[in-house]
Amino acid sequence: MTTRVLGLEPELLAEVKAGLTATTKKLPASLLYDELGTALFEAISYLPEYGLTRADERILRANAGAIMRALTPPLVVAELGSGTGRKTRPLLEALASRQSVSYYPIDISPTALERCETELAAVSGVKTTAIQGDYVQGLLEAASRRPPGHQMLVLFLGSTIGNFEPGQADSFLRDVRRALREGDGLLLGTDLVKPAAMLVPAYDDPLGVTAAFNKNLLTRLNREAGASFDLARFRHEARWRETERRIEMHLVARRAHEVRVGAIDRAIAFREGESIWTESSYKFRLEDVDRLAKSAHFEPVARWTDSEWPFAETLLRAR
Ligand code: AVJ
Repeated sequence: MTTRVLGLEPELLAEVKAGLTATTKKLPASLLYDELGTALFEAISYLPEYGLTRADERILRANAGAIMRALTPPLVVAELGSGTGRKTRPLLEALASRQSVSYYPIDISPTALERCETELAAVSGVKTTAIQGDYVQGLLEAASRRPPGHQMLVLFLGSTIGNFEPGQADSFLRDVRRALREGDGLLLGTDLVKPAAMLVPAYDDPLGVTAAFNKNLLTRLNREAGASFDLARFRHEARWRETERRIEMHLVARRAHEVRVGAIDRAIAFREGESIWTESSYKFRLEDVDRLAKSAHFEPVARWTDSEWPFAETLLRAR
């Protein structure tokens, strides 16, 4: 276990500066996932109000065989954002019962990769090669190692795609497509639109875990950007934007005050009620997923959904 006490990477710091000095204050959602943030997200996945991760897991567990049968062996598997490996395990087990599998988890976080390797070490017939780095870069790396004649299956689970703005999601999928060959697969997990009465408590739970997850971002800026945020002066807020079909997480200033941020040499002024927008989590309709896929040159070939917590796993084929 390592805690990063050094400063933020220069590119991230530039984003922090731009975000905090803009008219509408914003911070990059990727900042949420330091070591504590990753642990808090894992805790969120056990909250009764947050059904997303469990729905994702249920679908994968129930349909692992069918998912794998929809693909042509031999194949290699790459995963964008390895997480802990908990969700992927049943899929790899189903595949490993037919052939030996090369699995390439790709993640920015070395801690996540270590956990994933540990989780999957016991699965026989799976050879895990962790790739640390950016998703697209990592995917290109995995693609370059693919043995001749092997099909590639890319996993992009957990509705991580929902954290991109629609335009970004589109260009990201195009980048993924460019790293693949015709006939390769992409299994895309997307959280579906559901009633506000289900969504809002999922992002503003009564235990306050999501609030802690959100506020931890300020702790991180205090530690890694020389900031002096007083967490008690902010409250967590989850807003459902019906027309945009997204949940927004905000940190709202309880009263007017200023915060010094050393690493960007700025004092940031907050008005009472002013917010920092920290994350968007887009929710999809099935037709949105199909449109997104097609515009990035993928063809939807199969789909599995969960009825308890509307969520879809769509298998896309590169065309
Ligand atoms: C990890 C992106 C799926 O958007 O639901 C959970 C992150 N944010 N609670 C999501 C998150 C607040 C989560 N994803």
